Amino acid sequence: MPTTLKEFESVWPQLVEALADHCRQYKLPDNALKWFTESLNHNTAGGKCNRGMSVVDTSSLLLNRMLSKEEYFRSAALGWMIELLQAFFLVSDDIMDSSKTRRGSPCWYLMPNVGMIAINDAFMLEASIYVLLKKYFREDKNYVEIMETFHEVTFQTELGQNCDLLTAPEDKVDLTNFNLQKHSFIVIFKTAYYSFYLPVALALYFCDVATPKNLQQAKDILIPMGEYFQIQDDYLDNFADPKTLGKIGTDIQDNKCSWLICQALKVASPEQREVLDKNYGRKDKACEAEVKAVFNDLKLEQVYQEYEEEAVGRLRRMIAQVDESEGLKKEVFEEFLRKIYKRSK
Ligand code: GPP
Ligand code: MG
Ligand code: MG
Ligand code: MG
Repeated sequence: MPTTLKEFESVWPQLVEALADHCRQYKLPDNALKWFTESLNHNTAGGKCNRGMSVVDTSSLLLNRMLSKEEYFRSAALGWMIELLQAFFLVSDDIMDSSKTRRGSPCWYLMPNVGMIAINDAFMLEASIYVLLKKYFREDKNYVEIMETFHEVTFQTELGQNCDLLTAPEDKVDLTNFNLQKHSFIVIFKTAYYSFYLPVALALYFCDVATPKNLQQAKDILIPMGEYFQIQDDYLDNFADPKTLGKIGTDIQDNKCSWLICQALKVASPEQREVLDKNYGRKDKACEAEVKAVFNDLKLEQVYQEYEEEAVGRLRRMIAQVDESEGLKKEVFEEFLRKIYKRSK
């Protein structure tokens, strides 16, 4: 049985307490401690926790049994470390993307009295990962591997974010810069490694079955799966109801090399192309509406649905080929795919 959000969330207060205790040893002033715990709670808890819960579920599948209380706590703690990494990324990303809402609330940097303190809060969210990792995994034989995996995946995500931002200059709209090949690189690096590969890699280390072959097989499936997930994110940015999604799309106004604009450029007529050239990447609601109208005329919703079926078929065929001889399980990947197929948020 997969873990529940409620069970996973029940571990979180203990981790906040551990981080608070760590600060108390420095005699951190009360107001700063209060600020830190508020940032921790606002930015880390309250999401879907798919990434974090996958560490628990994958561990249970790999061990082929229910986890003991202690195993549940430790795998959930690793899961929460991914949620902290994600919190660090999202607080930063929302500043860079000038986003307005996240998980149905104002973005952290837009909350009363926060502003650019959010930048330091983001750093502290990241640093919290290593405080917790040391506290709970210092004695684990895979401590160094787990830490190196966090470091490498963080760097990969930052490379992806860098490419995402460089492809989307605020002052210079040039749609000839966008294509699906660039898009693929950006989304694999900014999303797939930390969202898909990282949870499974951590579970493999946690269960001590992280052989080179298992890690490679996991990467070969989870990177394309993460690419599909970010294509969903790009699709939902334009087509989802912000109330369901919990965030208001910004890709058109932000001049992003999103999957939708890449698809539109492949099939637009010269007239439609002119509308896109004139209106994409402008910080203006009316321009955004012009672009949305072209996306609708090009039936991108349908193009997306065809892509989704093709991508999921391809992933299922790859999963069927997984070699389980070193302890990896097909179900690990089936479970990931089940959670994201046709998602609406
Ligand atoms: C998602 O991009 C990618 C990230 C949140 C990674 C950010 C990485 C950093 C190093 C800060 P997105 O902007 O499409 O996400 P969303 O739609 O949730 O804003
Ligand atoms: Mg972004
Ligand atoms: Mg963003
Ligand atoms: Mg997005």
